[in-house]
Parts: sequence; structure tokens; C-alpha cells
Amino acid sequence: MRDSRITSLLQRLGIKETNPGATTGAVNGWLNTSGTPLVSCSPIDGKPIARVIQASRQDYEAVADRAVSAFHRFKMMPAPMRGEIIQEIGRVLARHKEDLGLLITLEAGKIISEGQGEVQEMVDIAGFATGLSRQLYGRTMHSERPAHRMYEQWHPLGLVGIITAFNFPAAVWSWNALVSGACGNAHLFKPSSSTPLTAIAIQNIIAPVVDRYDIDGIFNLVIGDRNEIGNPMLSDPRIPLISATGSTSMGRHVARTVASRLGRSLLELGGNNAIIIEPDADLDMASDAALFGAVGTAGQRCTSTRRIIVHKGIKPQFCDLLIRKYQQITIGNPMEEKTLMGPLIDQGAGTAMADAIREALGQGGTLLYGGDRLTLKGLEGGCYVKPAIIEARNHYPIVQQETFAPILYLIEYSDLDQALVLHNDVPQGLSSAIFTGSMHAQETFLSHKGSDCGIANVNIGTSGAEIGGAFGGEKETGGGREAGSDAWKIYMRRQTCTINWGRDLPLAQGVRFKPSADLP
Ligand code: UN1
Repeated sequence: MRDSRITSLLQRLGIKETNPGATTGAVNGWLNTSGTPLVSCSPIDGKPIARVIQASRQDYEAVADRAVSAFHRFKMMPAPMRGEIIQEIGRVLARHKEDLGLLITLEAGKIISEGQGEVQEMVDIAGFATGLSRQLYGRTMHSERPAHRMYEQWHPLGLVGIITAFNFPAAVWSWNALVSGACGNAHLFKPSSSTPLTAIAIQNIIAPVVDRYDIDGIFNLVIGDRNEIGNPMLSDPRIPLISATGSTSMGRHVARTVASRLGRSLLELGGNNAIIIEPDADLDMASDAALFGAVGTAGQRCTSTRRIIVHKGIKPQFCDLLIRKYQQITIGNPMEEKTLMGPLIDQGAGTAMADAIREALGQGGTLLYGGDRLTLKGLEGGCYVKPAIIEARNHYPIVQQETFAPILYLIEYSDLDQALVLHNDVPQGLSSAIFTGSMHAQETFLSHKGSDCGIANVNIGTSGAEIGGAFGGEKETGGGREAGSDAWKIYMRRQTCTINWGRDLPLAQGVRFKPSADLP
């Protein structure tokens, strides 16, 4: 049994004991789904929150058909008008910030402040996408031919598939759907099976806006497993773009399947993010950043700090400071304000963490702090751990991998060039940081010989990016970019237009192609 606070939270968000797992977005857009039931359990105590009847293959077909016809209407709406709708969506999300944030805490196990922050990220991207709806700029070019004009324009793409992970069950949907919505597309959202209720709540929150603007079929949800929903989406020629967030192995499967039908994919996969700490760094700031980066969200962000590359001269001092800060972390029920670290998503994540620690020690690492499982009274069904710090070498096979847990590897270096080599010597390339007071070190880190990641920060940790920049990474992180800057371009198709307003037909490159005049 749930306490009354949770019962009324679920009620306010329109979540019942059993919920259909597919909607075309309107208040009455919910389908009578016929797939297998899925129980969403809270990682806080392992207890069930509510049930979802997942979408079957037929349900998927019904939603996708509806989305295609909705797209053909929506694409004809002027972009600034679409922006107005996104603005309204931002407003309703802001109004439900507290409730939706709490549901994220309940279903994903994030602490309250991070759950609220995630909804703020949605509100922020809605504002960005609203402005963007008036700025889908194309260029004009000077034609090489007389009396010709050339320009490029951007058209909506069609149906966009959005496959997301449990750790940002709401914000990642919004980065995609709200920016892509301003671009004029329709969306099929397939959330992680660990966080279906958050997805249902989002649909309920935006449904009145969908009704008011008569855009049923633009923001669709289909909850289902890989076989029923995931794979059919990847192979569906009606979906020109699949945006997927998750592990590198999942991304490989997505990339291969989508590429085989020459579709586009936008991948946001594993990270192995490091902070370089130079001898002149402000150690208090650097250790705060390491703490938030490695322990925040229980180490379950793709931007989480996984490696600290610290100068050997300051290593003992930095280590002491960091361990003292780790000791002050309150681990427990994320619903309580004082908690800074909640549970891992499930028991499997706990096993993966224990395995990784064992491997690290087997490969030569030294455990400096934590790593044990905690049994918390009343929360025995949740997976709580003490975050771990392990002294390691960068080349250990386990250090080369992303383990989605709060394990921080401490690696020492003796000069900046060596630090940069170590930094880049992993298969992933999402986020990176340096702490230094030196302009030389900072600029070297940001130069071509520096960080090879999609995100590079100076005197800021690796996680917690703002929405205004393009978010994503290189190498095995998959190369995709979402959210701000010009990330919108992936959701549109570019068209180069050339207009001849003269009375002749000159060919490009000076080619002549005319029968000679004296032919009969
Ligand atoms: C993710 O972990 O998938 O930069 C996204 C950050 C957040 C987004 C993380 N704004 O940490």
C-alpha cells in the first residue's frame, strides 16, 4: 500500500492502477491496448506503483497510421504557430513541475531537486523551441549564372521516433519532441520500460493543449518491449529519423537497423567522462564538481563523472578532500529533502556495480572508499550503495567501459600532455572538464590537441549541461546532437532551390548543350 501523498500525486497526474500504454496525445486519445502488462516498481523500495497494459504490434500500427496523417496536416501550419503550441506545452509543464518532478523521483529514484531540475529542463527547452520556430533559417547563395537566384530551405521531416532511457525519463523526450515539434514533425515516443508512468503523466499534462489546438496524433506514446514496439519502429520506413538514448550496444543495434533502410539516426550513447585536475586548480571547487558529477543521480547520467585525472603533486590532498565530502553524502529515500543520493534503478544495476568493482580490483585497482551495498530500514526492496572511489590506471579494461553506477576511478598524471592523452584514451566521447587557473592549460584543453568530446567544460564538472548548447558526443557516444544551438537541423530536410528569372537557359560550370544552328 502506498501512502496517501503518493496516491494523490498519481491521481493528480491521471495515473490509475492500470493504464493503457498508448495514446495519440489527445485527452481521449488513449487506446484500449492489448499487449502484455508491465508493472512499474519504484526503485525506492521495489514496490509496485501502477500497471501499464503495453501496446501490441496492432496498437503500434494504429498509432503510427494516425501520426502519419496528423503530420500531413501539422506540417502546413506556419512554424510560429507551432511555436505557440510549444509555448503552451511549456506553460502546462511549468504548472505541473512539482508533481511531475516528484513522479520522476518516485519512478526513477532521483532526489527531489534533480527531479524538479529535470522538469525545469523541459520548460527551458520549450522556451528555446518557441523562439526557434521563428528562426528556422536557410541561407541564400549567389548563383554563378546570370539572372539566377539560389537559396536553401528547411522542410519538416515526417515521423520522428524517440526512444529514451530511464535516467532522464522526461527531459530527453522534450529535447527531441519540442524542438522537432517546432520543426513541424509528428512523434512516436517509446520510453524505457522502467519509467512508463512518467511518460503517461507527460501525455496527460499536455493533452489539453493537444485538444485546444486540434493536433491529435502529433505527440504519440507507445509503451512496449523491444520485440513488439522497439524493433518495428527501427525498421519502419514511415519513420525517417530515430532518436535513441541508451547504451552503446543498444545504439549499435539502432544504427545498423536504421541504416539498413537508409534512415537517419540521432544517437546519444555511453559516456566515460573525466575531469582533469591541474596543480593550480581550486580544489574545493574541483572536489564539489567531482562529487556532483560522480554521485549525483547515483552516477546514472550519461554525463556522470567516471574518471578523475589528477596531477600527482596534489593527489593526496585532493583525495582526502573528496573522501571527506563523500562521507557527508546522505544516502537514502530520495523523497526526503536531505537525501543527496537515492537508489540505483534496480537490483541488476547493483550487481553490475559490484561486478565492476571486483574487476577493477582484479585488474590492479585499489578501493579508496565505499562500494558496499546498504540495507536501509523499510527500503529493503531498493538497491542502495555507497558510492565508490577506486585508484586505477586508465588502460584497465573496466576503466575503458561505462558502468552506469557511482564508481569513480582516480588516475594520476605528471604533465598536461600526458593528462590529455589519458583523457582521450577511451572509446567514448561525451563530456569532459578541466579545473585550472591557467589560461595555457585551459586553452590547450580546448584546442585540437585537447578534449575529443562533444562537451568540454572549464572549471565546471562534466554533468548538468544547459539546454542552449547542442548536447551529445563523439566516438562510441554516437555523434548525435540534441537540444540547443542548431541541433534542430537533424529534424528537418534541407532543400536547395535554384530559380532562373532570365530568358536564357545557361548551364552550370559553363557546359554547352545546344544542337548547332545549321543542322537541317
Ligand atoms: C543523460 O544523462 O542522458 O547534462 C542526459 C546533463 C543533463 C542531461 C543528461 N542536462 O547532465
